[in-house]
Amino acid sequence: MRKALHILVPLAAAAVPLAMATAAHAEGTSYQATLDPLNHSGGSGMATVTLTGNTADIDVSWSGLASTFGGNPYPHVQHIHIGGQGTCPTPAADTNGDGVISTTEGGPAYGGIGTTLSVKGDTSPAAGTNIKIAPSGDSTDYHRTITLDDKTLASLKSGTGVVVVHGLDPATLSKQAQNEKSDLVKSLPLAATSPALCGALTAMPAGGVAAGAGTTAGIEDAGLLAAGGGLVAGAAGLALYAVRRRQAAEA
Ligand SMILES: [Cu+2]
Repeated sequence: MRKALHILVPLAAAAVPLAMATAAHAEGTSYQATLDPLNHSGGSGMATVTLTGNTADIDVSWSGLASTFGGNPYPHVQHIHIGGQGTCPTPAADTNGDGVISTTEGGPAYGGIGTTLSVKGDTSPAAGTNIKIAPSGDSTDYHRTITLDDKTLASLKSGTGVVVVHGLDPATLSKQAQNEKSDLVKSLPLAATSPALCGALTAMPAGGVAAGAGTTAGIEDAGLLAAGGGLVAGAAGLALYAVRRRQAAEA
């Protein structure tokens, strides 16, 4: 019995720095999204958000989207959407049956605009439809460091941050949809603001938590901090279990 206590105490002490290291590492947490086409846009891409405190290094690359609009490079507004279900809409989201999932129809899945991924200036939701500061053309390789607000941070950490890139080639829409106005900006056609790419941001496993290999499936739902804590507790629990088994075998 005395022998068992000697082994338990150092194990408990070892768990403390492990937990602290995990919390510190979470400050550099990366979230990643594969951007898949919506509304048959034909495009694809990737997005990475690396958080240090409330500072986010954001990389977004995509290609295959509409290239021109009225003879100019096609502006594709892009955002981190927050506060929804943390998912991308399915075709069932097209509630008015015009063949296009509008930005509003996709709302229940990906939520509202939390941060505008503009190329310069305002990154708040207010800049959400400002096509003058949106990336443009059929592809982009976007990098910007942005200070995220509390709402976007909270959504990322709870697994409900979703990157959405907007702007469809009107020619790919049904006749009915080609004649509709945007649900967001009445002066624009529906195609201009409808979602073209979407990807849910999921936390990447932290580099130092190799013990958790194979058990990362729950991270996107639990949030990295909680999952990291769980992994540490799990590892300590396994070690204790092993010690007990060994002692039982020796006895
Ligand atoms: Cu958006």
